[in-house]
Amino acid sequence: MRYSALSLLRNGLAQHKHWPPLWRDATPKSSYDAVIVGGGGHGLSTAYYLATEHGLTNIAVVEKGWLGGGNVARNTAIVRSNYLMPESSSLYDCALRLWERMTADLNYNIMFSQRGVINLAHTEYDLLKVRQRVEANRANGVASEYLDLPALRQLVPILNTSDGLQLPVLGASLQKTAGIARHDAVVWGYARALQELGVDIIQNCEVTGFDVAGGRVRGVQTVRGPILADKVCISVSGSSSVVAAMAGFRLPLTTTVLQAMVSEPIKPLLHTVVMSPSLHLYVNQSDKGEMVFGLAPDRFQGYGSVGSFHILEQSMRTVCDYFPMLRRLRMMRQWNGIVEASADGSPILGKSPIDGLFINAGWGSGGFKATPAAGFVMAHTIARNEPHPLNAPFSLQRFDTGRLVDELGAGAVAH
Ligand code: FAD
Ligand code: PYC
Repeated sequence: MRYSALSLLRNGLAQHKHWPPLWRDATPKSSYDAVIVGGGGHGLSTAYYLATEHGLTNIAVVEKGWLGGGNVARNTAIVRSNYLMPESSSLYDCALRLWERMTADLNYNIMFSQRGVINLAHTEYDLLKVRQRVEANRANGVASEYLDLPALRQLVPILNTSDGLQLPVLGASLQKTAGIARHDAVVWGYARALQELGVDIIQNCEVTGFDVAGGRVRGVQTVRGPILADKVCISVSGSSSVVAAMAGFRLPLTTTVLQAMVSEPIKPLLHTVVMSPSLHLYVNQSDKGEMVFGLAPDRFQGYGSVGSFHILEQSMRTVCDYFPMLRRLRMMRQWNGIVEASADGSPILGKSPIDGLFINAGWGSGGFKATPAAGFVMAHTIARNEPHPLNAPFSLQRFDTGRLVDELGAGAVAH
């Protein structure tokens, strides 16, 4: 059913009893042309572009748990493209353009709000790096600007910029076209589109191994039996090292826990997104009015389901110092996700050492913003067995050749 004002009216008159489910939970078939392992945002968008751009619909997305149970709905929903290197700028800016039309493309409101993203500078060195990034963004065609203190104060009046803070606030960069999107809506929108395209979405179907013969992938083993496929894509953010090990290769990733929390809803008082990698904090206000806080990663590797308490405590202290009017705010929920960072701070997007097996991994704390572009380029790579120009620089081989894409300064938090 196409969503429209008319369908809303019609269903409203029927007391909203006849909306069809967004997607049906499929039972695995014995074989597909392609299997996507992982039903997060990246897995779903890869399937979406395989179907819409390459006409491949005999495909399955197999998900260990439930759709939206992974990082896609655990993140703080920040979307921006103000990266340093031209390779990254092109990839993330392609994503930004796809975000801008996603609601129309999917006929599903993903609530993309281009409210701007600010990156704070706290030292002279930070200022230098912020200015360098602004210039690099402009050189790469990404509109970005430098904010001095008066301009920053006007844009974020609730930010404490007074003297006497542990790290003073000296200036910032602003990408006006950046913002946030409603992350669950992204999952539901893709799933609904995939349902219409005839793609199978299979939940509660953990992949436990790969069938490989003569250096080629032949299919996957799952808790619900084997599935044959000549093309398989691993898209399991946070579990990539574990799943790659099942296929017999290693990834240059370190894996750790990243936490976030939201407060009770309050009146609108923060109209943009504020990030500070030095303070290990990023803040925005959701459309419901909740303050959304992203915190620092744990300082050790692990796959834990609970983040370290001292990180929470430190972050809340930082909130009280830098946003003093939020001091009496009550927190409603806190959670974490497992993130995996590569040695150069850039993702791995392309072929694996096994023919027919593709890998999308290593997004650190920043893969949500790439969701549509990652799917777009991976679909191209899978369908044509060669990378799209946008993901060619992000191959796994770059760790052998040394052609790294150094984005270690571009993350929301230091990894
Ligand atoms: P996921 O949703 O995690 O999808 C992977 C799926 O694979 C999961 O559903 C998992 O269950 C499944 N899976 C794992 N193993 C198997 C298996 N063996 N078989 C089958 N399925 C399997 N990024 C941003 O750009 N902006 C942000 O503001 C931001 N904030 C973040 C805040 C936090 C607290 C966290 C944790 C992350 C944040 N990120 C952010 C990063 C972003 O969430 C991830 O990089 C991105 O969501 C990863 O892609 P995905 O959506 O496909 O991952
Ligand atoms: O990469 O923009 C980002 C981000 C913000 C919060 C977590 N990651």
